[in-house]
Amino acid sequence: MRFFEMTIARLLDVGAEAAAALADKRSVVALESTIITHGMPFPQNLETALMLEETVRANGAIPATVAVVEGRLKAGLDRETLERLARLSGGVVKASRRDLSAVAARNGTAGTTVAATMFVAALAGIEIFATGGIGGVHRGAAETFDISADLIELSRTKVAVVCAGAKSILDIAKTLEFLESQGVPVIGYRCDEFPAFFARSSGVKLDHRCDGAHDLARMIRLQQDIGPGGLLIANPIPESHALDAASIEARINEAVVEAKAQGVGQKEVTPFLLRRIVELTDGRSLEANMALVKNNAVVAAQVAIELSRL
Ligand code: PSU
Ligand code: MN
Repeated sequence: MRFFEMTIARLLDVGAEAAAALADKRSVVALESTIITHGMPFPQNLETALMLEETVRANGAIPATVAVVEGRLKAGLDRETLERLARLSGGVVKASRRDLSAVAARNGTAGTTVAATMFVAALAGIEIFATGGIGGVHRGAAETFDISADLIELSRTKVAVVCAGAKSILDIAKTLEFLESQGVPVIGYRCDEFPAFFARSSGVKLDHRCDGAHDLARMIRLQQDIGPGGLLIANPIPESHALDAASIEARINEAVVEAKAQGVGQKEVTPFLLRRIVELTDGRSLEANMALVKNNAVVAAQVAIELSRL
């Protein structure tokens, strides 16, 4: 470990189960917590958090949900803490990478975004992480410069992230351009186009595709060797749960217009849009969201098992 990692590792608590699994090279899958605190309403957020952990276990790996709890970086939460985060919901901080030191210094509690979760997972020695959607380049980024720190983190931290693409609250084409500029490999899992979260395709072609967990594990290992960053695995929503692309697009457009009219900025943008989309679809989008993130947890666990066999 480098000096900076040793220093920051003093802030880290790896849960007992995840620590034991890592010590004997068994498979661990990291899960994020901003989806709990800012991505879904209570009680579906708690239901989802528990279901994801269960899904990872059912597929033979150990889950480690990441968060900041009373100033400590945590990889692996007990049920009581998961429940506390779910109930606090928007009442806690949304921590991306840049927020970690400030939150920790004040003994604060926070949900971690994809960027912050990757950072903590890497520190804990976890190679793979399942989420729903990543942050990306927002529409109108040419004026607002709103580009999620998730994309930069992918370029510098060696963790593979399994997602269902990105919601069209973002500019998907620009998001992929940015990932290309940053040297981040994007692999379609059994698909040729980057998925659009609620819909299975976005019209944006990917250069690389993979059809099995073993193959993906090999790519991840090679990317770890080549570095410096991680790898994005794009796993489309199951057919059975995909929403009608045109009607969800119309709701997303409404939400984006409202956000702009109300002057929502910085890290509030994504949670605002996610909340409004659930409201505008009468919760249908929430069901789809739960199904796709479960599907990502299955793939992440399968790949984690293959990683431990390489
Ligand atoms: N997109 C979703 N659901 C989410 C998020 C994004 O469809 O829950 C969350 C993730 O935690 C992601 C974060 O890392 O929002 C991105 O926030 P920002 O755009 O402020 O970087
Ligand atoms: Mn942003």
